[in-house]
Amino acid sequence: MIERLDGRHAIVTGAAQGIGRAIATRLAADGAHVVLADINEGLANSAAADIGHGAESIACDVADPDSVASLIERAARDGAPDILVNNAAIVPFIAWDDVDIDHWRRIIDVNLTSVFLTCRKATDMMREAGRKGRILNIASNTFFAGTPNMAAYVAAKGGVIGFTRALATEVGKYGINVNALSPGLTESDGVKASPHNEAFEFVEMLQAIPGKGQPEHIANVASFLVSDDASWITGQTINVDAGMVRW
Ligand code: NAD
Ligand code: 4PL
Repeated sequence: MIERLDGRHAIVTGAAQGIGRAIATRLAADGAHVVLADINEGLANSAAADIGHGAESIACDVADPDSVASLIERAARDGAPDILVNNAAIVPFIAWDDVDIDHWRRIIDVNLTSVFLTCRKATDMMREAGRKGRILNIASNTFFAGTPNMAAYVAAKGGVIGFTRALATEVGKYGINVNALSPGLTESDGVKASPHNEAFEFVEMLQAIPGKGQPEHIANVASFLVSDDASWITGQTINVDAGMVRW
């Protein structure tokens, strides 16, 4: 059977656990060769082994330009990337009173500057190789909602959405599309281990469809947005949050 991503080379950042792992799992099942990039090397290794389908892991700190350059080069050894999913991020829960310049800089580095770094390198390679590249940036519906206890995070995700629009404009002429997916509260490994885990009841009251967001809800839409079926969509942000925000 021919799968929709057969033969594609995909990189998913932050894929050792949570939403990134679910996306890597889905893209591999769709036929892609997937590189799982994560700062947590041990967990990324075991995730790649569990996923199978030739998935491999590469240790990478997405906030570090040298680490990102070597990730994209190593991932491209057996073919320029066709698909890049920027998913890695820190998901903090921090009172506004505790937000200082060190926290702000770290969140902007890991959650926003990282997206510039991977895209800078990957779009150059896709263009050189003449690939119809697909870039998917994982944002968050906190940008639309202004969710509390995450001020720097919300700002970084707004930056991701803005950059998605701008980069789509820059690289559309090379056949590369760039979109963002904004999940609502999702029961990932990171969320389960944080105070965000207490917010499900409140968030469900705001959703049009009741239920607890799961990483697979996000991966289903990610699979579509990186596929040929989405070739006429670019510069867009798709909320995947059971209708919590409706614009
Ligand atoms: P998670 O904490 O479960 O997983 C994040 C992964 O990113 C981890 O494997 C971690 O090791 C990796 N990572 C962190 N810093 C890194 C770095 N510097 N370099 C490389 N890898 C790094 O998170 P999650 O909940 O699965 O979130 C995944 C994405 O979805 C993030 O972009 C997050 O902002 C977004 N998101 C999550 C939710 C949610 O409720 N879970 C909602 C909206 C958006
Ligand atoms: C609605 O991106 O989208 C909590 C934690 N609540 O990280 C998020 C909502 C969180 C979110 C998010």
